Amino acid sequence: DPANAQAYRDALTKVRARLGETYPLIIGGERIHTEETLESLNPSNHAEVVGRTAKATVEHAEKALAVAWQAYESWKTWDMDARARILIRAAALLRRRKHEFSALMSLEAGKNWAEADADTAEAIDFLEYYARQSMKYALPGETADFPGEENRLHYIPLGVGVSISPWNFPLAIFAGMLAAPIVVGNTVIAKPAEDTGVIAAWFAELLEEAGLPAGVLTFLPGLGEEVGDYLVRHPQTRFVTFTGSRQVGLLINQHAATHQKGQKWIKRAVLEMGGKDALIVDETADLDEAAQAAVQSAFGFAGQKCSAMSRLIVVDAVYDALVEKVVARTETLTVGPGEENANVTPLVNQESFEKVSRYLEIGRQEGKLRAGGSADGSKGYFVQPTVFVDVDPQARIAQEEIFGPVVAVIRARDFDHALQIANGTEYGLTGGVFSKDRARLEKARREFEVGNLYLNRKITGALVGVQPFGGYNMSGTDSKAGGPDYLTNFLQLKTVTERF
Ligand code: TXE
Repeated sequence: DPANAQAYRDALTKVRARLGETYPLIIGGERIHTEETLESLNPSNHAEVVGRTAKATVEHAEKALAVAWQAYESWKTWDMDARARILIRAAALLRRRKHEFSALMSLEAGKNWAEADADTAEAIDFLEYYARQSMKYALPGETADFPGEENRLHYIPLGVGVSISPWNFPLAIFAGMLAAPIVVGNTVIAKPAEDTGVIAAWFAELLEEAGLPAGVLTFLPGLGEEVGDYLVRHPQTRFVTFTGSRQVGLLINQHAATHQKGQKWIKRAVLEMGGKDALIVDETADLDEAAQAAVQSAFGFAGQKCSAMSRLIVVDAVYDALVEKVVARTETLTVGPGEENANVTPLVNQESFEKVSRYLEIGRQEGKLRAGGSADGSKGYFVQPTVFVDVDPQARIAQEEIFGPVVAVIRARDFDHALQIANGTEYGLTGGVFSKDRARLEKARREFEVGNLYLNRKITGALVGVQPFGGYNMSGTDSKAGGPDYLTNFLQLKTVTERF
């Protein structure tokens, strides 16, 4: 709406005045600058330096672990509601500065207004939801008592953990993955993604402002394969929470599982690793609604979401009709900078741009190009929203996560065949069905192997507290962020039986 748009423009101006600043590491409240830095470039023009963060070394990681364990000794003794109040305060502060954070995200990650706004809103939701959920674990739980004997359940934090986050939800995922362990009494070393360290730094500062004691959160930007991996392997690390690529997720799983000298626990690894999400459309569906949902789910934030639809599976009877509608809608989308509120915004960096460009070439060999297909990296990392049709379910563009605005349309004989194709990947994150056939919808409910299923609506990501988010199979450990049991990932349960 216009009032929001004006607020957003004002925020952009305000944020632009702060561009180019360098943000230090924060270890035990101490600000540490480093000689080398990591640079965030605006992906819409790859010229504008949004800001820089310090770049942590393994020595910093070592120091961070010692400080975080020290802070834990006190933090674990806090009342749950006192910890929760800090998250609630942080949510209030973030709500007040919502437009500013969203504007920064548009500049640093390239999101358009709606996408940035949704990301910031999700961060606020995570803070408030985890604060509320933590109350479930504030007091000992009760189980059955026997004559002369009492049983109690105590929920105990784990200790120090590491949070390794991606650039695609640079605020929501960063905030959610650290707030959850922290609120239940753990201390966390947060390593943000290399491309989006500035917004993470802003959020770390905001938590301090909300009253988070020094050392409870360590802000440790650095290289994943360097400090990230060092922390994952370290014997003093108690848990790892990660969202990112499948390749790195599997590596983390392996490295976290390797016992190190002096390590006295099995590290918990909470992993979210992407998807190859399918939308099925059958002959009973409302094709206009289905086409609209497909285009929104595929091209929002240029398809750079693990929840993005990337396989459109259509039954033969309506295949041509639906393809026409999808192509027509795709061709109306604008491509441009996030800050100018284009529909399809740039890819986050050179590496992603090159990766997606390679898939455009592969797609030309594997399918028939019906829309888009070109990429222009001269001014920003822009890729046209692209639709390939007549793609084989086993083709690379139908099996591999592209993480760009590219859809593979696959023809199915009938609904059962479509469902079989949909389940024919290693992933299992989100999925969708457009159909008016009750029996088929029920079958999808039972047999579609995904963590988040959407029937007759667009596929989206998480809605905190409503659609706990997390996938099956190679998509991750199904930890269900924003769900009622998520906090138990960061708690251990002790049962105490006392005889009187
Ligand atoms: O992810 P990485 P990238 C997918 C998507 C995308 C691809 C590459 O397909 O194109 O991954 O993106 C840290 N030990 N997703 O390169 O490398 C790294 O510093 C410990 C899907 O950005 O997985 C960053 O903080 N940590 C996804 C984080 O891992 C390591 C979101 C993610 O980076 C590490 C993002 C190591 N050895 C990408 N190597 C989703 N699930 O939504 C890297 N890191």
